[in-house]
Amino acid sequence: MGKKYIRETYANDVSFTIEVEQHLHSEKSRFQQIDFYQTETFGTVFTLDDLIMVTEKDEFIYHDMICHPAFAVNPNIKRVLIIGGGDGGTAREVLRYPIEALDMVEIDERVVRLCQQFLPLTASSFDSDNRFNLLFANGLEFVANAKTGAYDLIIVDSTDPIGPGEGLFTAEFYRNCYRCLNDSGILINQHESPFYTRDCREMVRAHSKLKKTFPIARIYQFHMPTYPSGHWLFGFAAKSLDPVQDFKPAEWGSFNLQTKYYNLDLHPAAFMLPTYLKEILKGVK
Ligand code: AG3
Repeated sequence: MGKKYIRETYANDVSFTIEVEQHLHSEKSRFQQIDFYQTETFGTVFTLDDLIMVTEKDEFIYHDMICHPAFAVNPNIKRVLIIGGGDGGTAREVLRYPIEALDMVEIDERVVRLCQQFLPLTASSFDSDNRFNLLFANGLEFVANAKTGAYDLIIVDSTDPIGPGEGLFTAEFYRNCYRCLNDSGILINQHESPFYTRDCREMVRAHSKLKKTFPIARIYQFHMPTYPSGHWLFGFAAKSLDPVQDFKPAEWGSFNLQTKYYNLDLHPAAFMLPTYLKEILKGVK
């Protein structure tokens, strides 16, 4: 307790700092260091192992983008699996659709319990909804044992590939996700960033494995002020649906959802990547 700044290191000589008004909570769970802070500009900030996961000010960007593009490509998504996502923000967005079932597998129950206490903005999704089945388990093991073709959509809302999130960036995990998806299945994953060396290395590794596993493996971008460089990516991998060619704007429009970041103009644009990133991806085998 008593920390004055949240400081996330992006490179040996680069870091991002937010002044802390109040250090609300600090605890080491079986899996990781968990902290909540009150800040002036970003509101409540939630970190795992000193990396920023969620802030009240910009979480809408991440949670819009991890969820809505998939539903605009397959508006008939009914069975969804979220791996990770313990803050509840991804589940909150998914539950806005007329889906039948949402399974969420989070490794660290403490993250969920503490977000319920300190971050109701995202954790309100844990309030009762009979479609929602929340499990505390290892995501890697869960998909290894899940039924073939069980899901229309799998969303991997993970940390960076260090610590408990590491297994969620392995070829074995992606292969099991492929197997658990049906023929129109989509996998969305937290895909790091191309800008700083460390994030870029992980981004390339993830993309390479996804490309080997799925016939369609695309990347899309969004602007995330509190993540390294502010330029962040999700992966869109699928068995048959292309995120741009199979985009269904009219059908998504008829859901009549109010969103704060995602919109139908932005959808195809998010898949159009800057030159330096295209160059990096070209070299990925
Ligand atoms: N998931 C973590 C995204 C990666 C953040 N990385 C970092 N700050 N270095 C966020 C979970 C939101 N539901």
